[in-house]
Amino acid sequence: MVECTDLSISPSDPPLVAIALGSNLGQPLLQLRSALQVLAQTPGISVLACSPWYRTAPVGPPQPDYWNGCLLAQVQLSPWALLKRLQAIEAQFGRQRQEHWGARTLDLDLLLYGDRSIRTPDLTVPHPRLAERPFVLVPLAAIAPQWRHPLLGETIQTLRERVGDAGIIAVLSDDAGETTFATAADRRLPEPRQ
Ligand code: A4P
Ligand code: MG
Repeated sequence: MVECTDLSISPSDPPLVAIALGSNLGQPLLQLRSALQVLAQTPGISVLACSPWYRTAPVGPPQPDYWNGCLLAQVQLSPWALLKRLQAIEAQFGRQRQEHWGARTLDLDLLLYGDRSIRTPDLTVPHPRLAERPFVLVPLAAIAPQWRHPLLGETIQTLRERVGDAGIIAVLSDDAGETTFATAADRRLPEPRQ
């Protein structure tokens, strides 16, 4: 896989998208890796890069820690067709919608779709909470630091620096193994991969 730190790939043709992955029920890492494989094998989706996996403290009601990550892909699907596909994959992994922001086997959110800004009843892009969440911005900045938020005009790296590392507990990169941050002072994350 390639990494898209400079976004030299044209954002428009075919569109470049960023997708957030999250899980905190069942076997989160297994489900995230399997979901990545399913996405990579989906016609119309070409996965270009995936971030490391981050263990994160839950935002919302009390529930187990999450594992979160982000991927970049080029797609030949409309934003709504892509959302439908993401929801079908969530269902395939046993996702049940019970509690708002509650625990889930798999959550796939469409964060960015090229430079599009979309506001319809079933789809908002950029994802409305993208700019405030370390559990999204930390993984996204690892693979797309220079992508500019289409509404805010700021790069993902700038937004990521603004929110800091709150709630990021550990990072697992497939070759490096899990790194647990033992103290607040140790909670510095590795530099984004160049
Ligand atoms: N929807 C609208 N725009 C989008 C979009 N860009 N991507 C609609 C995906 N879905 C979008 O989503 C509810 C509805 O949002 C869908 O029907 C879709 O049409 P959902 O997946 O059914 O429910 P949800 O995920 O619980 O809702 P929501 O409000 O999207 O939750 P979030 O914002 O995804 O937050 N803590 C940690 N540490 N890590 C996490 O990953 N995730 C959440 C969920 C809470 N706390 C977390 C985490
Ligand atoms: Mg969701």
